[in-house]
Amino acid sequence: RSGYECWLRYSYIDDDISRDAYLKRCSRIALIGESALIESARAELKLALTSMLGAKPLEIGISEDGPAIVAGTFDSLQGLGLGSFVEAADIAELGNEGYIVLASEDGRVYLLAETDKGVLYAVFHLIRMMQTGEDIETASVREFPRNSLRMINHWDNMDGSIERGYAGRSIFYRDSRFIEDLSRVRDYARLLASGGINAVSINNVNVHVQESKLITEEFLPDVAKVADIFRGYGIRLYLSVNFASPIEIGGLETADPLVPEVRRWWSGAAKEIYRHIPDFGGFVVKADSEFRPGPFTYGRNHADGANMLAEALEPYGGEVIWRCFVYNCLQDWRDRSTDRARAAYDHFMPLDGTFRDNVLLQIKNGPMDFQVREPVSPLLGGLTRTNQLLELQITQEYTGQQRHLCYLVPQWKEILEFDTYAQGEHSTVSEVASGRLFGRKRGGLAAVGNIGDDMNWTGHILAQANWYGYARLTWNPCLSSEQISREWIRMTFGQDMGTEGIILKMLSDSHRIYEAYTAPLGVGWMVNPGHHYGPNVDGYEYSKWGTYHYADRYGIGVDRTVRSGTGYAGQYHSPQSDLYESPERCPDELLLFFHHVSYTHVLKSGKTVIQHIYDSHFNGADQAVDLVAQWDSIKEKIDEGIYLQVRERLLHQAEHAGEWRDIVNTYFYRKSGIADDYDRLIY
Ligand code: BDP
Repeated sequence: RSGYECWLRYSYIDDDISRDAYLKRCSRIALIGESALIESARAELKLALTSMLGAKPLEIGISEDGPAIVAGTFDSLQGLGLGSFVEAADIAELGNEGYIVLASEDGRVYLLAETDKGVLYAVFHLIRMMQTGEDIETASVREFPRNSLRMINHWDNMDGSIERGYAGRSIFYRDSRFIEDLSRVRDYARLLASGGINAVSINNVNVHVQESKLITEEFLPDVAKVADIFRGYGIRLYLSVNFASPIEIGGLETADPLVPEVRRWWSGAAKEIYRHIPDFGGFVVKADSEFRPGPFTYGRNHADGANMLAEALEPYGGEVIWRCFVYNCLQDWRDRSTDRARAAYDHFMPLDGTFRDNVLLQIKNGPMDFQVREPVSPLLGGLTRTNQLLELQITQEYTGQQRHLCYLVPQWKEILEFDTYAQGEHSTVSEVASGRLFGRKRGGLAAVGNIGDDMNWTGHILAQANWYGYARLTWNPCLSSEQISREWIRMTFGQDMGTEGIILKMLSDSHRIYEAYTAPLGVGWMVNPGHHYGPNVDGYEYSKWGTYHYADRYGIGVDRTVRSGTGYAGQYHSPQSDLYESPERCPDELLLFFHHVSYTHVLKSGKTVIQHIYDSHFNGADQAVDLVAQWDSIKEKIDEGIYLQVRERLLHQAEHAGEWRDIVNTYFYRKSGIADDYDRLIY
């Protein structure tokens, strides 16, 4: 096997008892409705049942009695006496994406929803129950998503390359055009819908000239074809746009958001887009960031820029997703007073409440840039009168580039559960992002995707778990990391308990292991500049990007306190601000993010900083070696092709972790002159 099917593998259920139980209710199906969504639901249900149960289900009419899967909207099923077990109030709570899966006494399984999209989600739910060995005899499920926007961003360029892509080339473009055969895009849409993703942007946020033309007649017919496929799976398509488009492709002399001509240009562009794609989602915008154009050029602010685009899209129901990844990337590294971590908050807080209703601000989870460990961005929970989207990175730019195993769901859970105290206790990031905390209708999650045209989609097969896990968390951030992992393992590898236990352990430990042998205690950035892979202790230390650890012979870390540092710690609400301000109370794993301390500073763990660095690097690298042994222990249980693919990556990781260990440890030994308590260093 190559791993292409991912978690929609639908392997035959060997166990006679459970297969017979499923067959009893699932050998006949009736789906009501004719939309593309219902067609997708029908195709998926047939594919899954045929493959898992070994027999093609019989399609029956809705009026036929007897056991069957019966799927449709409440409206379409009216008259079947369903009112007796579904109350109107329950239906209202489900909204337009929720659903019910209900086993009835007459041997049926009902998949019911307010909309066809909900029916599709219900179908995927039922399939998942069977893939994970759940009993459907007593099924009584009600589900609705906790976030209205559940998005994946692609950083794909039309030449086929993917910025920060580690799994091959784009599945959308090749040689500056769209790929003609879109069957892979369809499979992609199936995988996304199965996890509840309902939005994708299909081009890089760094929009170059070719991609600027995606919103023109030259490419809109192609974009529309892709949008059609996604629509059949309940997914809206978005495009990243270039703020300077009026100049670059419109022939105007300015892109000033307050100039009427510019506004008219964008309105015209919107009109054209919606002529091709009536349910177009909207624009994703990276402006005034890392050399991208934006409103600053004209002395305007981000609200001026975002609101202009929002006004153009508003008549058609589109929205603007405006990114907050804005900072000065040309800093003077000798100047200790500037702090990149402050930037997003400093730029956007003064604008809170000035954005139109159809604007969402997309905020990276941390104040820097997707490091293995960062505090949560204080902008989340800082803004109270603006729609917000939490941005995560599934593609493993700084977390091993899909050559190292690094399961990110535990990290994302910590972020989602972080208490911002924006409105007292329990003001979690999850409540902020969904919009619930401040009573806002729009909100959700967006993440940079990790797929490409590699046969197995993600390069490292185990990185499929990050993609699946992200999707599941957008639907329900309360799911535990363990539950998500177990689901994914069963759906991908089958239901062998031993295999499940080992892979679960590998996944659960992997982020901690990766963190242990890379940059210590929250400093980050000890990577090679540019491509960001592999250790380089001073790679970003004397450059303009604002990414410093300030290691010298006495100590290390960035003083971000209010008392003596950059003041960043003061951007949080109390008590988080007090916690971060104090070197004694600050959590160990973030100590060097907030404080500059001596190598002999004693951590809460009782170890000195320097001994912690040595120990964690030795342990982390040992554990990376052990991952290979764990994988080998289930060799017999895993398809050979998959076993070998993963093994090759784990072997590389083990070796590379050793390189990280040696470079980081030697560096700190040379800086500090303090020996390892256990004499393990080779100098
Ligand atoms: C950084 C990436 C860069 C992206 C940027 C962004 O290194 O390639 O363009 O984020 O988010 O992590 O815009």
